[in-house]
Amino acid sequence: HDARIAWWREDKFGCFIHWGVYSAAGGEWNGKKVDGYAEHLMRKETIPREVYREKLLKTFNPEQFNAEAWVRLIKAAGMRYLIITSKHHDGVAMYPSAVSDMNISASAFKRDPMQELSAACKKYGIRFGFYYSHAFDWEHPDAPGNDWDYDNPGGDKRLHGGINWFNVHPELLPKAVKYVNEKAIPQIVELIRKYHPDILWFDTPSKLPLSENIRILKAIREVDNNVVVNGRLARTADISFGDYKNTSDRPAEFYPVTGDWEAIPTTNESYGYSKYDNSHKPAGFFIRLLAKAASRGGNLLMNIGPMGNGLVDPRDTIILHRIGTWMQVNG
Ligand code: JFZ
Repeated sequence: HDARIAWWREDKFGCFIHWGVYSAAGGEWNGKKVDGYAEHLMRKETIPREVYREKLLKTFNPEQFNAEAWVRLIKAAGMRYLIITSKHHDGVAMYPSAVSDMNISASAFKRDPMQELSAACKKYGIRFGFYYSHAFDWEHPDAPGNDWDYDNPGGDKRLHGGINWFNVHPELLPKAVKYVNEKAIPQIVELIRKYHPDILWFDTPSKLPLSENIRILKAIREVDNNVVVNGRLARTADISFGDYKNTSDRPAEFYPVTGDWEAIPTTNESYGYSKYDNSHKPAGFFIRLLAKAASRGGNLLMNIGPMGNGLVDPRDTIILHRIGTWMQVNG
């Protein structure tokens, strides 16, 4: 464990990137503003899987995407590792996947941005890894979450959609196990084999029973014993089974935690790009947060939400530039 996580302890400052086909909608659907997390568009608007595929996946075309430009920008801000959404809760893989056809090959963009980013990170000496939504998957007919297309557990609306649905409705558990076997584990293994990430970042573990989360961790360790895994893959109130803990997302200000930990503030109030959200905090906020985290033995994984055209949001670019200016003098 100590050897595996040594680089992460040293690096201190990373860039979290939420980027998916939802980024093209940018927090707007049918001409209406959608509040909150823009990456939750599918759930908030209960968009049927096929509509999401036609309107967002098929038309996705971030022609101005330039992996090296992204990596130069974050490196100049003093960030030393990058974690990007390989698959968020919408279930769409942002890389060509042999496991599920809900992947970027079905879009108008005939490139592999994850491959390009991984190569750019290697070139500039930045550690690279993936966010992967292992529990929620709104496009898969058996996964926790989507209760508008399917009778799935773990969503927000149905009676059985609450926390610990698997205890209240154990008869639904085999569905979730089927999803983990046919999509989550195969895609995580695919990501490890294809891209050799330094780190894997998981989320919302309470949507699956602990036994499933631990089964996923075992599958990861069988393929790669060196990849760093965050604590949101599998945890109880007291124990984190990954390599380190994450504080809660909101407020961005964190509470003190013991051991290895990471805070994950986003520049505004959404992780994915939201054109109407202008709540961006000043660069000084993140500089102070970084100093405070470092002084308490934690890392800062600061999130940005690039746009659907492939460019970094100019409001995020300004913050990154200003952090970089401070870093040049004090970093
Ligand atoms: C989750 C996601 O639903 C969200 O879209 C984003 O990816 C974020 C990083 O993670 O949202 C959460 C998860 C946990 C908390 C809050 C939001 N929490 O523990 O307070």
